[in-house]
Amino acid sequence: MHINQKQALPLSPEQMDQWENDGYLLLKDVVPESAINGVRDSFARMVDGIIRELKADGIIEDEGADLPFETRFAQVAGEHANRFGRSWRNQVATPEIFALHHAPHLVDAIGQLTGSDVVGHPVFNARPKLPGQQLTVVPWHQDSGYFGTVSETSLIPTAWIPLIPVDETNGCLQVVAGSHRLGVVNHHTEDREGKFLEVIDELIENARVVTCPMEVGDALVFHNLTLHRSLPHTTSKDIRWAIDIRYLRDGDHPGTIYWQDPDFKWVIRSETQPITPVTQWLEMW
Ligand SMILES: O=C(O)CCC(=O)C(=O)O
Repeated sequence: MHINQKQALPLSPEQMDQWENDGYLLLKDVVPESAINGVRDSFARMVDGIIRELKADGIIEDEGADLPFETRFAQVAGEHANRFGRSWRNQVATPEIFALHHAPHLVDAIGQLTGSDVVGHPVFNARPKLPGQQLTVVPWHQDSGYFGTVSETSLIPTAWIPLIPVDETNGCLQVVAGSHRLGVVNHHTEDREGKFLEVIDELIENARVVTCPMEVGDALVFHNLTLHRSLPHTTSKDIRWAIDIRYLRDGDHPGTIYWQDPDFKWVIRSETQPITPVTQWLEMW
């Protein structure tokens, strides 16, 4: 169900049913502008560092300092962008990313979906998808494909948050409604450039594929077993900037990709456990 106005909370019974039945929810306008701007600033600083590195290495001359965030990385780094990888995490583990995980309406929704205290998960990805770039086209997969079968009975909801409006022409997401009921399916490494994990095409044939255009401020929340992919970016000069962040139902197995100190718990909302301060979170990276 796509709701066309600001998300009212708590989630409605229809939304809870949709989550149960389809394994995803598109939440409208749950991320405040201040949180989006913080994430943009954080990514812009990363781009600035990359561009300074390219300049220092003599690879580019013009740093494009006046170019907007939406295009600068693509216009200046161009064909050299790929060397900085398909997604960024540790390099952008900043107070702004911490703050995004705390966005109050998003946290409300996650708390309602998990039915537990709200606990953060360390897997997040900054995803610059450049126009025409193959490296960042993510094929059909479940996040549990990466987390392993130990996560099969866990709930590790992802919130996928675009920094520009997205649709099927510039790399929005698609999900397979109901696929969270499949359990963890087999994944293999794709033979395209990104070398992402993917599932066999047969799983998608005759499946209920839903394309998810979104505005800035929206969050697409999906289950760790929900099959999803991102489409190629085929139009416009603007980079499809997005970030995917994750939460963990308190007490569940977090999967095989977790904090180096497995005793660390990132408590975001609780009435009984101490809330993790940003200083402690920053020390974990
Ligand atoms: O942002 C993308 O292009 C892909 C996102 C994704 O696959 C994920 O969040 O798990």
